[in-house]
Amino acid sequence: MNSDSCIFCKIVNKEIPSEIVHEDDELLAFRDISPQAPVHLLIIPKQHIKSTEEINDSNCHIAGKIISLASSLGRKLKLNSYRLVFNTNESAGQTVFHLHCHLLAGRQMNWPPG
Ligand code: DGP
Repeated sequence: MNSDSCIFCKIVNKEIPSEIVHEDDELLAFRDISPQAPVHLLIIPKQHIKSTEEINDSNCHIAGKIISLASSLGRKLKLNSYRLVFNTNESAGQTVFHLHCHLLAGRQMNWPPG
C-alpha cells in the first residue's frame, strides 16, 4: 500500500477525521477507532513508513520519538501502567501498513498476550 491509499496518511492529511491528542512536525497521536482498552491511542510518524521492518539506522530516531511521546502522554494522562505494541505484518495482527504504536491502558493486561 502506498501513501496515496494509506488510511493513516489520510488521517495525517486530515482527509479522514480522528480524535487527535497530540500533533507535532513528525508525529500524530489519536484515539483508536476500535479501542481495546479504556485508553487506546495510536502514535504514528507523519512520514509513511510501512512497519518496523522499514526502521533502519537512517530513520530510527522516529522510533525513539514515538516512545518518548508515549512516555509523555502517559505522564499527561496520569497512567501508572500502560502497554506499547508495534504489530509487524499480518500474523502479528498488523492490519494498517503505516507504522504505528498502540498505547493501551486502563485495564489489567494479560501476559502472554495470545
Ligand atoms: P493494527 O491491527 O496493529 O494494524 O492496528 C490498526 C489499528 O488502527 C486498529 O486498532 C484500528 C485502527 N484504525 C483503523 N482504521 C482507523 C481509522 O480510520 N481511524 C482510527 N482512529 N483508527 C483506525
